[in-house]
Amino acid sequence: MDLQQFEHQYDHLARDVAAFKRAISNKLMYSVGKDPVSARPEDWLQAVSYAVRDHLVERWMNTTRAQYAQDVKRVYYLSMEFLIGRTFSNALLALEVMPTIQQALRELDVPLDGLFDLEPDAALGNGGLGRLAACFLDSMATLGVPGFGYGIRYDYGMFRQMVVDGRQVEAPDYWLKAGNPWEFPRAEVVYRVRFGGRVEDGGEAPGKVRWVDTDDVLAMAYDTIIPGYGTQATNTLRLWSAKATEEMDLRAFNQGNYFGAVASKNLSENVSRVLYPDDSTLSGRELRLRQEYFFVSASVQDLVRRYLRTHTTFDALPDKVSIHLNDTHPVLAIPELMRVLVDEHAVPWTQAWSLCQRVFSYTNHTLMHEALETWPIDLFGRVLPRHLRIIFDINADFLAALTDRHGYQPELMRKLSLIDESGERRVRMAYLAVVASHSVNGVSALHSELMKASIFADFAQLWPERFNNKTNGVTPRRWLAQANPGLADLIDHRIGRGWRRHLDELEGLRHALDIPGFLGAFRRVKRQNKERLARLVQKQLGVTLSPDALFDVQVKRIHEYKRQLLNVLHVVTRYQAILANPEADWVPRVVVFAGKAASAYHMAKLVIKLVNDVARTVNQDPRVGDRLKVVFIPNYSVSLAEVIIPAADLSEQISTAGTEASGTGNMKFALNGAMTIGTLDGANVEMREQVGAENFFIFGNTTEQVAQIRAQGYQPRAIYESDARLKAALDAIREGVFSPEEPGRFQQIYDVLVNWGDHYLLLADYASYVATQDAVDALYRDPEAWARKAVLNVAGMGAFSSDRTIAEYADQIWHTRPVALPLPHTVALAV
Ligand code: B1N
Repeated sequence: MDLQQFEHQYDHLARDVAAFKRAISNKLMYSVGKDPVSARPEDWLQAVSYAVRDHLVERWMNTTRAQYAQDVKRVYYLSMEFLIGRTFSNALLALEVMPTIQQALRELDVPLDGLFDLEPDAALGNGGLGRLAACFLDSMATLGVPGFGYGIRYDYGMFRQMVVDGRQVEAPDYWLKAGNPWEFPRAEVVYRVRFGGRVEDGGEAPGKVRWVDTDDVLAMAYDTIIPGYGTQATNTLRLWSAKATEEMDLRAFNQGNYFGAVASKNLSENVSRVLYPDDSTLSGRELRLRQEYFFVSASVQDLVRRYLRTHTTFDALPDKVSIHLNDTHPVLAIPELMRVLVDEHAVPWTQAWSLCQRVFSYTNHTLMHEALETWPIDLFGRVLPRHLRIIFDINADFLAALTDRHGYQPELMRKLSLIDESGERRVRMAYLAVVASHSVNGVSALHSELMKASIFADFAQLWPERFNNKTNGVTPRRWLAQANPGLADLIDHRIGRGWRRHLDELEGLRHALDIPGFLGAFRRVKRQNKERLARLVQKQLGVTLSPDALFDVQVKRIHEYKRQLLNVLHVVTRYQAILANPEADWVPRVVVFAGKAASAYHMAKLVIKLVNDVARTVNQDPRVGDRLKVVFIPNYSVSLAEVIIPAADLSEQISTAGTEASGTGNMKFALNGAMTIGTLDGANVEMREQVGAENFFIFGNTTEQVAQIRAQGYQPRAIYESDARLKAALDAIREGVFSPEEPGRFQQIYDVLVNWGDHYLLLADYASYVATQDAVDALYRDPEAWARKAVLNVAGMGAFSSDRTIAEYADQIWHTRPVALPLPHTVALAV
């Protein structure tokens, strides 16, 4: 850069800093209502958030105008969960004003340290499924795909996990208590959502049914701007909050029952109160069904109203609207759109159905039986009598068409029916999604194949063209640029900044391997990230971690199929080996766990207790020293992940083959330069292809072998009895070595593995896992060789950007074109 250019940029920066200082001070006084002399850090954060938000608003309005002017096709992404995390840093990154804002705050004497950490996470999701939705919003905006996220504005997000005496204790997450500077309440965007009542056949108007005597709730919109990166384009996340209807208040009021009125108001507003904390399991509670209908009804009404602003018939609906169903949770959007078209707009049934099939598409995220949604007919009929009728009618049409095509086959009809009649009659939500959608996709190559071979086998025979794969991805903006500024900088210096939008460019890092000093710089960045995590652990847990140790990390929901227990078995084996031979040449290890257990999931909670008991025992044992440390970091969240993942050397992705649909944490780790130890499950399979098998630690039985082992009659006890190391580890757990105050505490864990069938085949994979962990140590002893492979992991992760995933959805499923917009000003405008 020549001097003149430099001075020009410098002028610009100085001007922007001055403009932001003015804007922040104004917001503090006039929007937050605080005097700078008494403002707390929270007040400053709010003020600066408003100042930054103003710049997003300009882009938002430009985008919305351009979308209308270009009459674009819009994608509506319906999801029960959006696991957004924090917004502030993300907005600064999108606007590329991080240095400007930091300078402005410094000049205003606002202490920067920890300021950004004051923002609560928007934790409106459980895990992978919700975080995927958030990454997709980011990518849709970045690619200019005109997308709307629709979901629920839960008052209480994912619970806060505390660990008391080594056990999980849940606390409510009232994330809105200090207000949310990022949302725009839309008191005028309100829809009536009806529940209950009964269905009347319209006598005088044949074919017309009326849904009457309903209990109604209002859904009010709250909008959040989703900025794209390196573009003016933004999108909208519209979340619905329940408000009691006015009539209801009045009715009770007029009866002189003031407190009764207020109480029933609270009751009807419960529908958006709290996120169900289940991941890959489902609670079949009535409130959950109500939540699902609440948000899809409001969303369908909203998108139909938007469509009708520029159209007089529904003929063009499939050209202008795609509705994507993020798993089955929003499947009620199908009968709801049918209801709106047929009952409210008098569209003939057959035409309405054909519109639906062209509008809807569906992603399946799990094959686990306990997560597949089905609703008992009587519950369903009580809450949504009109929709139950519509589903019966869809089913009748479908089964009739089946008979037309294949003749009368009662067995096939029974298998494919939208109603499961094998016991208590239930609605099969996944089947409804398949029947109504033109596209059904899985989330990794392996999962998509298994999906066609298992839960949807009969449908895949019937309609093979409907099924496809869209391998998951993650946004490199949050998961590399924001979470790992050290590595981002290093990459920028080697290959430029383009990877933020074109992650394939990471391939260029292969050439950097031979540049003197590069590997050293890479290792320094990793070390700094490990020091950052060690500081957090020191502060939160009082445990001292050495950044020289290999950081071995498993962070994700606690679930039996994810096999945190297998990890624990290795830890115990290693502990016992260290005690047996302390003078051996041990590679020091830190094993990090974090993750929440569903509040009613007994086994998962017991695993948390075991991890904590093992951690206490190992960490306090003077014979072990730095050779092994174990920590369970409480309250895993998006913002915690942003600190933990960049610090990992080794990423644990060890689910039983065939059980993890994709995983996305696996991608985040590799992108941040961790090596993976994993099974051939989910997206691990494709990651290994991309980074090369020689740079990936694969172990354990494959999906086919798992099926074989089960078919042959799996005998975990035989493995237990024949493997001395395994037996010693399990015996120690069972005998109370880690719980001397209550020796029988973990008997059940032993029983599940040894006596009750070891459903997830931990024992079958144990020997291979432990041997592979030894290979990990061997490589780590050669820091240069390790770093090379770690860099090759980063270089190979280009395919796992959610931009690639979204481009495929847009091309092959939604058929949307990006909105055309002028390029953004790279630096902020004067306010
Ligand atoms: O969806 C992620 C995948 O990467 C994970 O492998 C998969 O486990 C996850 C019911 C779920 N599948 N199903 C759920 C979440 C909440 C709930 O109430 C099921 N989550 C996944 C993204 O594709």
